[in-house]
Parts: sequence; structure tokens; C-alpha cells
Amino acid sequence: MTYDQIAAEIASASFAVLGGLHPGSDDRVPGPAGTLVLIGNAGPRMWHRFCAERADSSTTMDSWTQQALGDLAGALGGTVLFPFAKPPLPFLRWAQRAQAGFVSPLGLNIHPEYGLWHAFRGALILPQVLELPLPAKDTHPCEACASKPCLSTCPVEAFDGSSYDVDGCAAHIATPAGQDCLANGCKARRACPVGTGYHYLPEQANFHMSAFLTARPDAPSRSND
Ligand code: B12
Ligand code: SF4
Ligand code: SF4
Repeated sequence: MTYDQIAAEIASASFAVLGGLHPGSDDRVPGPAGTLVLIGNAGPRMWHRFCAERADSSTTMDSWTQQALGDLAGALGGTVLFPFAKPPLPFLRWAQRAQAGFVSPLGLNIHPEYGLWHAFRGALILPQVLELPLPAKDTHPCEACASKPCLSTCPVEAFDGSSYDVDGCAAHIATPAGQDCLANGCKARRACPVGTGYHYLPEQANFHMSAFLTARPDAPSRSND
């Protein structure tokens, strides 16, 4: 199969193909790998499949993803690595290597089309060295964003452009004043003008923010990012 054929299979399973790379020794991929394909969600598409297939509210997104991507990787002749592995695998480094976007002032990866409204769900590891598409000539979206509203919207100034005050954020969203972030998603993220067509649905944003609030003391053993 070619990279494009594999990408089409991933897309038809409701996931987003975020990029590919040929891992080198600096990429810290455990085991041999000819090609690594970054798989994620963009906007609410995968969310709809998750809601349709999850057995009940106790099914976590991570356990569902493990099943869905495990099946897909098996059918494509590969294996899959997950962003919630312990210790964490360097997904954001792989995103840079795969040219899947740029580092935003929030620390999150910003994608030229999806903006901040995507996350990594797995890395497909294939033994063969596939020919990858030519790199896109995208420019960093934040360079053209003069006012950088992501840095001035957080009610507790959790972002200063170089770090993220996790405790301040979590303390705020646990209070009545923080219910907007909890119900609708991070205000700083929502202020970003890129990829607005991919905003998470309120119930999707609430699912992730609630998971962040409850699982945070266990970080970095993350669930449901
Ligand atoms: C640990 C972790 C966290 C911890 C951070 C702990 C800390 N800073 O002290 C906590 C639990 C707080 C967290 C929260 C979130 N996270 Co997080 N997190 C991870 C994880 C599993 C490991 C990162 C790590 O430790 N790397 C190892 C260290 C050595 O490398 P590092 O580059 O220094 O890692 C740091 C940053 O990644 C940073 N970080 C992690 N998450 C976030 C989120 C934000 C907003 C910022 C600014 C920084 C940040 O904290 C790490 C440790 O200091 C990664 C997945 C992965 N495998 O990379 C996801 C990941 C970075 N998180 C992600 C997301 C989406 C979130 C949330 C926004 C989820 C949500 N609720 O929607 C929240 C933020 C809450 C909010 N305000 O919206 C995504 C980012 C996607 C993207 N577009 O870039 C990732 C890649 C997971 C995924 N499935 O895609 N996260
Ligand atoms: S608001 Fe502007 S600076 Fe912030 S992430 Fe979005 S494009 Fe980048
Ligand atoms: S969720 Fe709310 S409190 Fe937390 S960083 Fe985003 S805007 Fe700030």
C-alpha cells in the first residue's frame, strides 16, 4: 500500500492523518520502524464515532482508541503507539518532524487547517519505508496573528508564552467562575482565529475538560486528552 492509500483508510475510520516521518535514532521510537504515521482527531468527526461505539459512559476515550486503532493498525500491517503511554512518548516532537504543524504560544501544536482543534490519538508504525508526500509550504499561523488573543484571554493568566500554570488553570475551572471553560472548553484556545470550523462541540469540550480535572493529579499518566 502507498502512503495515500493508508491515509485514505485512516480517514475513512473517522481519524485525521496529521503527517508521516521516517524515524531516526533521535526520535525515540521504541523498536524498529520504517514509517511513522501520526493519527489524530480534528474537530468533532472522531468524537461522533466514539459516541456511537462506546459501550457506556465508563468507556474512556483511551480504551476505545486502543481498540479502534489497534484494529486499524493490524489491518494495515503495522502496530500502534499511544500518547498516553508511560513514560510519555514524544508526540509533539514527532509532530514537528512530520511537519504536522507549528508550536503555538500555548505550547500546543497548531495545525494550519485545524488550528488548535486537534489531538494525537496514536502513531502507526509500519515496517516499510513509504514514500511520503512532499512537505507542504505552510507558514506559521501565529506569525500573522498580531494580537495573539490566546495569550490574553485566560481569566487566570495561565499562559505567559513560555509556560502553562496547570494548578492555576485547574483551580479556576473547579470554581463557579470557571464553568465557561469547563462547559465549553479552554477560553484561550477558543480565542484563536485559526481552524474555527473545527471547534469541538460543547459536549466534546466538556468531556475533555472534565477528564483533565479529574485525572490531573495522576499526570503524566493521562487519560482522555
Ligand atoms: C502530561 C501531559 C499533560 C499534563 C501537563 C503536565 C504539566 N505541564 O506539568 C496535563 C494533565 C496538565 C495536560 C493537560 C492537557 N493536555 Co496534555 N499532555 C500530556 C502528555 C501525556 C505528556 C507530555 C509530557 O509529559 N511529555 C514529556 C515532557 C518531557 O515533554 P514536554 O514537551 O516538556 O511536555 C510538556 C508539555 O507537553 C506540557 N503540556 C502537556 N499538555 C499541555 C497542554 C497545554 C495547554 C500546554 C500549554 C502544555 C501542555 O506539559 C508537559 C510536561 O511539562 C502529552 C502526550 C504526549 N505523549 O506528548 C499530552 C498533550 C501534550 N496534551 C494535550 C492536550 C490537548 C491537553 C489538554 C488541552 C486536554 C484538554 N483538556 O482538552 C489539557 C490542557 C488543559 C486546558 N487548559 O485546556 C495534547 C496536545 C495536542 C496538541 N494540539 O498539541 C497532547 C499531545 C495529547 C494528545 N492526545 O494529543 N497534559
Ligand atoms: S491566537 Fe494567534 S498566536 Fe495564539 S495560537 Fe492562535 S494564531 Fe497562534
Ligand atoms: S481552561 Fe480556562 S483557566 Fe484553564 S488555561 Fe484555558 S482559559 Fe485558562
